[in-house]
Amino acid sequence: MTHELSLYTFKLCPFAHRVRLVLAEKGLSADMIEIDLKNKPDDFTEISPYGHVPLLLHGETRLWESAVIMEYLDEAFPQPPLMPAEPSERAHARLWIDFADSRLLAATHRFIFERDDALRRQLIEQIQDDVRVLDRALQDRKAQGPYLMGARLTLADIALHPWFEQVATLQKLSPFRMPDDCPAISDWSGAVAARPAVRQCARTDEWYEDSYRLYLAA
Ligand SMILES: N[C@@H](CCC(=O)N[C@@H](CS)C(=O)NCC(=O)O)C(=O)O
Repeated sequence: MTHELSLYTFKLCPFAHRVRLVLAEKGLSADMIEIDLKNKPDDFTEISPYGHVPLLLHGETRLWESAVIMEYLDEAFPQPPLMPAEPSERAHARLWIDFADSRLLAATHRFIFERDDALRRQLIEQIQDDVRVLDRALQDRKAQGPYLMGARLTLADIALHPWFEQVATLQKLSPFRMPDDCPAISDWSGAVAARPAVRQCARTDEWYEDSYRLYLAA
């Protein structure tokens, strides 16, 4: 069956996971096209300008960059809204999406592929500091609700959640450890993980561990 939406994805990609979460929260279905990133098919490289997943096709519209895709889906399919209504809150949600991209996920990506021990230790500290930044914000906003922007789930939570879904595996397969002085993270992460749409897209720690071992060995 052909759907209106097609998503090029890779099962371990946290950026593609975000888009799957947005689709699930909005009750949208899409054709999922799994891409082998170590052996990309020509029909994918022809339409993906950077050779990256996620890539979304919606009719004549072709989009890449997960933050852009998430906002597009939120605007094209407005119910339920996944951005705050008020401009300064919207701007803050975007700051958290940028924090996820330019700090947490970027440092983790560098850490996974870095071989120099001193640099790896530095990156671990950087990632731990980023987790503390998020924890402080969650503590400050706790009275307003369980999510990062308050009572309602937003794209800010969705942008960050895939990292937290994979963190047990990161700890199992590397020397990275979550800082133990972050009391608000587990409540927030638990609230996001408990949502039906998030559970629908979730993978177990065992699944991530097996998949990463296979991927890194290939
Ligand atoms: N900034 C991009 C990052 C996407 C990205 O890095 N995707 C990775 C997989 S997680 C990828 O496709 N890498 C291409 C490759 O490994 O050749 C986004 O937010 O969509």
